[in-house]
Amino acid sequence: MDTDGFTPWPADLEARYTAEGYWSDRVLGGVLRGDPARVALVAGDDRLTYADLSRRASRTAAGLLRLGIARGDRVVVQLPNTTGFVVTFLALVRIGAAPVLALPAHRESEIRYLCELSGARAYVCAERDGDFDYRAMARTLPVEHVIVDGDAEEFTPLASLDADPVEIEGPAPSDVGVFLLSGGTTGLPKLIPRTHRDYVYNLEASAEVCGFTRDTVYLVVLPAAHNFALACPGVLGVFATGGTVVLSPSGSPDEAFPLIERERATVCAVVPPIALLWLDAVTWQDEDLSSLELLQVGGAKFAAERAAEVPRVLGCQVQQVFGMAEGLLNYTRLDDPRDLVERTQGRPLSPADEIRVVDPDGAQVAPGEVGELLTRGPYTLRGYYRAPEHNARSFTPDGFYRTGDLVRRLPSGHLIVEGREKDQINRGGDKVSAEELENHLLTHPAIHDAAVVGLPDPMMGERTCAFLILRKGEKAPDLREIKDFLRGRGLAAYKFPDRLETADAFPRTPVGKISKKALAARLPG
Ligand code: OOB
Repeated sequence: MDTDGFTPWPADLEARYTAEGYWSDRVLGGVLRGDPARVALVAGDDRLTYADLSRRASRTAAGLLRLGIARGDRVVVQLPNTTGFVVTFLALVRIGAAPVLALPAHRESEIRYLCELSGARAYVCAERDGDFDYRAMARTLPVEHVIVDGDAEEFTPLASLDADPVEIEGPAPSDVGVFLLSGGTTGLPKLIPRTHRDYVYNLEASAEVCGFTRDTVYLVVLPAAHNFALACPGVLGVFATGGTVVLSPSGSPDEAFPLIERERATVCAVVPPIALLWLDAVTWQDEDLSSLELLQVGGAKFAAERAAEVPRVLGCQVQQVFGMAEGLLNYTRLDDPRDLVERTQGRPLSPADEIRVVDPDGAQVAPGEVGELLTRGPYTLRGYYRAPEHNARSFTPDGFYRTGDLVRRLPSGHLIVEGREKDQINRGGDKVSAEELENHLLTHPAIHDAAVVGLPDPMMGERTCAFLILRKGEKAPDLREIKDFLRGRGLAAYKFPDRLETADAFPRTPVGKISKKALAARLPG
């Protein structure tokens, strides 16, 4: 069955997940469960208690309803780590209108597509990101309403969506609560529908595994719109356990460290490049980080040697997190032996997560051997939104999601990420679909063919190299020119190549596909 592009779980699993208590009637709009008088959110000059934040969300929800946004609608949200993001998210999920969570770095190429694919009624954005004016982009988008957090020009100011709270019917727990973005392996980004009940389970179970309590002070340095910082356990996991969320504009030590010191932050989630930066920065910055108890590191592989340094250098516990917007989350546990914490990427969050590690023919490999990770469970999607062809490839007939990650499973159930089968570059946690970038490059007049590969990088893990075959008689464009070209096409900057190489021909595999392994091997590094 496929309801408006959303593939539900089959009835037997739905019954099981409900009977065994993984799924409840709780919905995302009810996630603010802290003591009304305690501080829920610190952002810039704002310091909001649970009562304040709940009131703001209710008033904004009423304002959105008055504008005509209703249960079942989709709204593309592109906001940085601000009070506006948190309030907008909470207001939308209360109504049962699903936020489509774009990242602040996305540009017209991504945003236009997300609006079209989701059939969004509205787009919510900030004024600008540095030199980039979101409002100028918004003028061309196919949405009825543009809502701006800040100076809205001709659009609707977010602050004007403020009305006396009204009775809201609200969504069903089985409704789609939020759309997350897939890292992408194809020419176009994919949308991941997450239901209220699966995402509530995701964030509550994560909060439990990570030991969150009302005393947790969680510093957000990754984009709050990313699954890791939003619900693993993230902002929402903190709200569900009554702690305090502190928003930082970035993970840069000169912004994050003073916030840790001032707010006495206890937990933070970072990608490996930020962790490496912090390990260095403590030597020249003198803020007091002694409140920090746990550093979650995920999004890309974190080397064992570096994981071992975290307790010594930053004075806190380290936790490896191997997750995906599609669902499955693996965490090293707080009481795991040091060796597992340092050398593995954790084990599945839920007893109901089903894991298979398979060879290219789909047969399970021997225990401890490397294979592709397939998974199914109470918070892993059963299909991308409105993508039937892609779904036919991305899932097994019995509903396992093909992650494209190569892993090894230890007897304890812990997974070690050994590589990747999917055509994607993991640039320090930012995911770049090779095909998406190649398609953009192919529109350049001098380029005949393009192949994008990841090259090892000590800081980022990988960086992006585009191999180009030029049209006859064309001069090779330089990196600067290619970046300007891609910027002109409205592609997010993190997807730009870091390096260009020209080739006369691409090496092929026996079946005739471009061998990216052989291409990458052409370069010394
Ligand atoms: C997180 O989510 P996405 O959707 O941006 O990316 C998922 C992909 C995984 O399939 C894997 O290829 C890679 O990112 N990945 C890791 C990793 N964590 C993610 N590869 C190696 N080691 C790790 N620890 O990245 C994400 C979502 C929720 C929590 C944490 C990360």
